[in-house]
Amino acid sequence: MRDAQPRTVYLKDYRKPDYLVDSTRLRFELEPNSTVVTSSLEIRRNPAAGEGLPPLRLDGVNLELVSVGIDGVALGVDEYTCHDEGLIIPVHRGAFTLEICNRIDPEGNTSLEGLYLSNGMYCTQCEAEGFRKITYYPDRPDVMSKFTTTIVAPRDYPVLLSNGNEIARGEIEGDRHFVTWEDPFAKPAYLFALVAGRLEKVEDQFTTMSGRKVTLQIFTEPKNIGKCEHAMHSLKAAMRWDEEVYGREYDLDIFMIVAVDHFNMGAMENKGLNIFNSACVLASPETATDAAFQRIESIVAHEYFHNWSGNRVTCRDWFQLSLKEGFTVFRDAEFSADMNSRAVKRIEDVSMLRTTQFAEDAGPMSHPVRPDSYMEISNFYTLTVYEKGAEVVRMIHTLLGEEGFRRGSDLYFERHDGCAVTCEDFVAAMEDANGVDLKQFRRWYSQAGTPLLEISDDYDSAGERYTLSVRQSCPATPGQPEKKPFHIPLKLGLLAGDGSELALDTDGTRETVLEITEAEQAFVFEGIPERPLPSLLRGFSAPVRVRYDYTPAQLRLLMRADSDAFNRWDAGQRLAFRALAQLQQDFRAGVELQLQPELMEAYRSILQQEDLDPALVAEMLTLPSAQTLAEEAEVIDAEAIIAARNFAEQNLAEALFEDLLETFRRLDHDKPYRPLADDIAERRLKNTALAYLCVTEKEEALQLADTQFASATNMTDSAAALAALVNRGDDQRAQAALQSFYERWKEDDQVVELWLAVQSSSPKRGSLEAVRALMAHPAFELTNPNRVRSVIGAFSNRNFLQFHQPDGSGFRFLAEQVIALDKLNPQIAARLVTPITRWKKYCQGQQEMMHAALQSVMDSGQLSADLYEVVSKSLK
Ligand code: 0A1
Ligand code: ZN
Repeated sequence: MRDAQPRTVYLKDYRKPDYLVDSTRLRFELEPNSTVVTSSLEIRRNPAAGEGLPPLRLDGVNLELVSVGIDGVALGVDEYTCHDEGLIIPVHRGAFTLEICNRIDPEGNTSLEGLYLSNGMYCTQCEAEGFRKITYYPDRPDVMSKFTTTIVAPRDYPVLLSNGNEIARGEIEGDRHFVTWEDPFAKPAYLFALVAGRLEKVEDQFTTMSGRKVTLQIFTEPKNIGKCEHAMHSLKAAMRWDEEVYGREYDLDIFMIVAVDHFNMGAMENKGLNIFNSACVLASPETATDAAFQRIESIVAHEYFHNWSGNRVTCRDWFQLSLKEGFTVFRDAEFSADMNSRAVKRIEDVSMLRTTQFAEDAGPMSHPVRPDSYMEISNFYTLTVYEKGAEVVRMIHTLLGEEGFRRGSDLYFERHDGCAVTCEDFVAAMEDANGVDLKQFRRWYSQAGTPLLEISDDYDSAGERYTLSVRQSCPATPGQPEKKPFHIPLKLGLLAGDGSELALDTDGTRETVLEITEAEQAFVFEGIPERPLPSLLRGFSAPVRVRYDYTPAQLRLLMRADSDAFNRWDAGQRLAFRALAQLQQDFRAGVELQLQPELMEAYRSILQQEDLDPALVAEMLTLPSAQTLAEEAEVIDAEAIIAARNFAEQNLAEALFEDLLETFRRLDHDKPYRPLADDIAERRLKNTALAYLCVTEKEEALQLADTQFASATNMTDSAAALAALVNRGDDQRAQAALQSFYERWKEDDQVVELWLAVQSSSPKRGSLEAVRALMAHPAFELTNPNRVRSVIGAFSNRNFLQFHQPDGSGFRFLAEQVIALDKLNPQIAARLVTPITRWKKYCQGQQEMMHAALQSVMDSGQLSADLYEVVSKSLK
């Protein structure tokens, strides 16, 4: 917690580090409330940083300093300055060994940053600035050092892990033992990790492309040891894929993953010792849904891929975070696309981006992919840095092509291996390897906001000439009133009236990428025999909004015939948006609601296309969520959104009841569970149909859910049936299902979290009162981020109806929880507050209540730097 307003850090103030640390020796004597950390650092003046010997400044937070010494001589207390955020030591020699001893309190550390305890297991989280909560250190990513770590602990902590290779172990007087680890690769402190506990492991082996054998280990608490198989399988697939697609080989002899229950994020790529949120690594068919299986596959891969994009080549400073995150998300998305259905993966990612990242970019925390400033870096692990950052890398891939991109990445890894670099270095490698100029493209890193493409066209039938006119603009964002034009790859095709693809040139090309670089630009296609229907932004080739005046009939043609699966889905979304916008208007005008027949017919025909990937059918059948509608709206009218969406869903469900029933029956067969794309796709469609059927609350439908709930042999089907029964039908049935589910699974953390989330996100059962009751349930724990996300997060992000109750009670509740959480875990508090920071977009009544709730957070007393940054920027 801070005394004054937190200071702002600016990219323009970056300076090279004054001192380098060639080696870092650490010794931990683990005790819950008083762990002693001793460090020995070989320090030398950085020749690249200038003349003279400025004082050495080390970061340190919440540490109890015991002693400081230089080259074996203890310093007196008047020979250095110790303050709240670190240590300042005068320097007299260009190279020296610094010895520091300090104490920390892992048990009292609820921030889950630094060294802390999770269910009795010691673990660390150092990214971004957590190492300073362990010991005094130049805690910045451009200081890279070779680490040797000795962990001393009582013998009832049999497993003692750190980065690199184990080089020694032994017994110490009494009941203690030690293990020493040495990491041969220099790394920044944020990649340091330590784990100690009573853990079990599963082990496997991977032979790298050059024939080296790597030991793979996954550690968990004993009760979860049966849930590691899928993660291990995913890890090996990721290792192989990185060799095949990027030529990247693993570099240590051992790779370890540890599952911990208390974790702020998904997982962390510490060198050779990845630490995972249990929810992102543990799975079995009986306890995890398909969505969880796929999430695990992608996160395991993501963390593994960081070994090259992040660890071997790291970030110079935290403004460059997207250098590793944008690139690594792009890599994991491509991996998942290769392992599963490419089109469905793209649809999922884009629909998430459009709903959440677009909203972030239009809100008070909007920032460029490479931010210019921050108060608290933890607040910048955002959708913009990760997801939009990945889209920026994807655009480079689109512009350079597969091979060009690979040339660029090869050069990037070769040039910068072992270094801490910038986004600029990444783009420069892509340019240099391909002899292209990406000068204007770089604006994607520096300008915030979602660009808008307004597209119109003209057809000259006599000259068989088709002209596409594109105008780009980008709304102002905080601190950036004016934007310069972006370099935007616009992938497109042209459809004939019968749905076939027209040739775009004399070579017969049927798809092309237009490079939009001007504010206004026209593109002419010659030899086009009929007025074409443009299929624009195929595969979502750029993170932009596209406006083009399609008629409903044109959208239906695209839905049916476009060769680009993403655009088929997108055409359906556009059709649905329109129908839902009309319903919202009618609701406000007090006009009787009526669903556009085009939408009904379009949905019916999707169900009848049996040749389509069932997962794609499921995606196409799903109406845009209330959150997505809110993002799309000029002004959010929560009541109208809810009324419109419920009405549309209800009408579709009733009109398509027989088709849905048929689909459900066709797919309702008992197969042994496999988390493979085809099976996942079938389950997805079957359960989408079930959810729709239950919308009607017909006895016949609810009985299907009941039967599935009772007989399911995997969690995907069981959870889908539970959700259907909780969201629809009578209370008795819902309560019975909830109770039996809890009784069966109460010992399983991941399933209990699912049980909590099903209730908190249910429009029907997740009232504020019900959510408060869940918080009083023994399964809830304010110090466990997964539990907080399952209850408070699910309620405020996924329960649009209940969170937006007209009396503002949802907003006040969120404010109250955020204030309480800030005292325990500032990072989680600062994330959780997001929904009420978007107050400006709401219609007046809601706006005032949200603003008041946000103000109450500000007025509640001393806020953490994390929460202060978000709240103060949002109140402006
Ligand atoms: N680098 C990790 C994300 C991460 C960031 C911060 C954390 O703690 C505050 C934890 C993990 C990744 O991208 O997976
Ligand atoms: Zn990452």
